[in-house]
Amino acid sequence: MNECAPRDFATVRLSPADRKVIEHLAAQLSGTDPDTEVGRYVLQAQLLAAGLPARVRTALLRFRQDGDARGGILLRGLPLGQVPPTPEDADRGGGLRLLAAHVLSLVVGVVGEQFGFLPELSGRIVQDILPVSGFEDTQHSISSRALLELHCETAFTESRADFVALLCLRADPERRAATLVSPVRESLARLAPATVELLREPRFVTTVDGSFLRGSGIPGPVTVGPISLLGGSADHPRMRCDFAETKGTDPLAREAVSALHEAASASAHAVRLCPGDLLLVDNHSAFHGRTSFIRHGEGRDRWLLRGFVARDLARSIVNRPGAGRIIDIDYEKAASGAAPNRAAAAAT
Ligand SMILES: O=C(O)CCC(=O)C(=O)O
Ligand SMILES: [Fe+2]
Repeated sequence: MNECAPRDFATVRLSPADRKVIEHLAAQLSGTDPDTEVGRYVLQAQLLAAGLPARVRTALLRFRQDGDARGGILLRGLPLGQVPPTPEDADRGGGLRLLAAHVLSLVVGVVGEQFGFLPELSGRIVQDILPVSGFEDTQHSISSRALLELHCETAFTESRADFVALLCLRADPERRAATLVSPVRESLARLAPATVELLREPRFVTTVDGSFLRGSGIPGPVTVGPISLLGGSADHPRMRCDFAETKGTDPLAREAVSALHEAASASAHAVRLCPGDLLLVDNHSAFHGRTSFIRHGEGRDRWLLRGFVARDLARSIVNRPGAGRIIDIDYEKAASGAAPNRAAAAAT
């Protein structure tokens, strides 16, 4: 009995035979560079994904098609290959070329298209999520001491991921860190109908996460909006909100965000990821976050690999220079309403 995940979370447990098959497929990706040959790499991963065990493909395709009441699905017992000591820095792509990164790319190749964001973690399609010195108390994914507030990933942009994949390479030594997954439907059921209706109105703004402005030269916060937080249907809500970044523009809207925050916190499920666990979260129908934990340094810290996945990459074409897989938004223009990418801006 594994105490790392709650029993009621949708879980696919891999057998030793499954692991062997997946390891063999992942090894075939090592000949293509995920940075300099990113298009080829993703295509290769998607082709190889056809060879994943049918049980795994079925669970992933069902999740893509129908979603899940918990807003996420957990694959448990994936092969990782050699895992070196946890790097001190998340910006150097320490995990990008590991066998584990190929495993992540294979799995997400079943549900969509991998992509990255500049300058967040250098725009790689597989990012290192690990605690970094100096960021302990921030709301960045590389924090540790602070609770990482519930959020939809990159709520500030229409080009956000449909799914976020988190593959655990190493748990924190104390096993304190838990990833939080909070299904939007559960939150909405806790709110007054008038509050739910208000969330559908464009009475909110959201700021661009600080980690996306690093090195951009933009001094202050960049605010996007007005936006509505809720779309979709009652059964299939689509949420766009980050409790560290999103605010109401009037008193009633601010109250609605507070009520939603309280409801989302009460609806959160804690998943303690173990090495070899991959959590795939639906970024529209669930919030996610993380509890606090301790950073030690010395190579034994918690280490996750993260991937952003779009169902349809064409949706973000305006933000992808050269039609590549890396989004590069001009955040100052985005804030003023227009959102051309840097390449388009330079051409005019
Ligand atoms: O560390 C975690 O469990 C989740 C962090 C997170 O929200 C992210 O990397 O997007
Ligand atoms: Fe996140």
